[in-house]
Amino acid sequence: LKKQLTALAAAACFSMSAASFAQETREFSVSTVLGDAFPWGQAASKWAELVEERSEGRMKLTVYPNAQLVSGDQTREFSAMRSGLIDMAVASTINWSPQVPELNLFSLPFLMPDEAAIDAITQGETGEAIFAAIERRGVIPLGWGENGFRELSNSRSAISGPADMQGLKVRVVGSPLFLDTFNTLGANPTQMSWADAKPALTTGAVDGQENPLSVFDVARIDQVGQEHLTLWRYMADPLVFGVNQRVWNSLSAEDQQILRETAQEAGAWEIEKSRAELAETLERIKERGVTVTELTPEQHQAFAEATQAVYEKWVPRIGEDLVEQAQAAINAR
Ligand code: X2X
Repeated sequence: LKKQLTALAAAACFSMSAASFAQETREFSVSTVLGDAFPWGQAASKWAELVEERSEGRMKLTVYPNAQLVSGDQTREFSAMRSGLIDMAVASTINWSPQVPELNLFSLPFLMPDEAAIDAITQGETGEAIFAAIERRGVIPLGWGENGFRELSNSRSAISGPADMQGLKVRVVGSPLFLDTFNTLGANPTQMSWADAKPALTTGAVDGQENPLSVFDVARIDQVGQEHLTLWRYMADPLVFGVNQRVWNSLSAEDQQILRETAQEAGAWEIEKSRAELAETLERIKERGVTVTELTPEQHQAFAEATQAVYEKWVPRIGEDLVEQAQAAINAR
């Protein structure tokens, strides 16, 4: 009997220590706009997977896609992160730009001609300055990912110059910069969340939208009458892996280090993957019968010249120095 009791006590002891070990697992919410079917959601899942593995279960990240933690209102994500409603996020610079004006840098039309130009900003001193700006506003940024170059689709006609955009009703999101860009081109932009975009395209409330090829493909934007796609590469939105400041301060130095290095790994993995998939994605879109318009250098230039007014208005808000630093980095790439 004594032996049995000892065994029971040992078992009880063991289960108690298992329970207290289990209690040490901290769970954190991670907000994204797009889920696992998209590179963006995959970046968040990858982060969660790496964090759980490397922290040996001390930290668990639960991903909430579709901006559901802010009821679909993606431009409120940053405020919700700052206030602690959201612990972490993998977020587009577009959606945080209403609260972090510096992030409008990436939305300046035709600033970044290619992927090397994005990297010249994010991987250098300009990227560090942008991270400092995010941190000053109460969120700790850890690493970069990529949503991608945003291409223009519409249901009306092929677009190869500003003249084709007169009166075109286009869905946009983010800061008012987007309204300026499309108004300057003679179009008629309307701000709405991603949740409202597909219904608005379906009913014809808007004629067009702009998003990376991966989003056009996976969300089957071709099925809602978007027959024309123009590859104009007018801007690209990086993704930022970020953490609420109080959550960050509550973590040990070791766990902070794990979060940072895994964010950078997941981001690099996702950037490489989404770039590698682009050509295949474009082929799939063409096979579905979408008319794809590629611009000549002259047509591209015509768009860039037509949007100069956006720079006059927005460079002072973003910061003259930051824009100059970005342009120098791009020129030196
Ligand atoms: O709403 C969009 O267009 C999306 C999904 O690309 C962003 O969240 C910026």
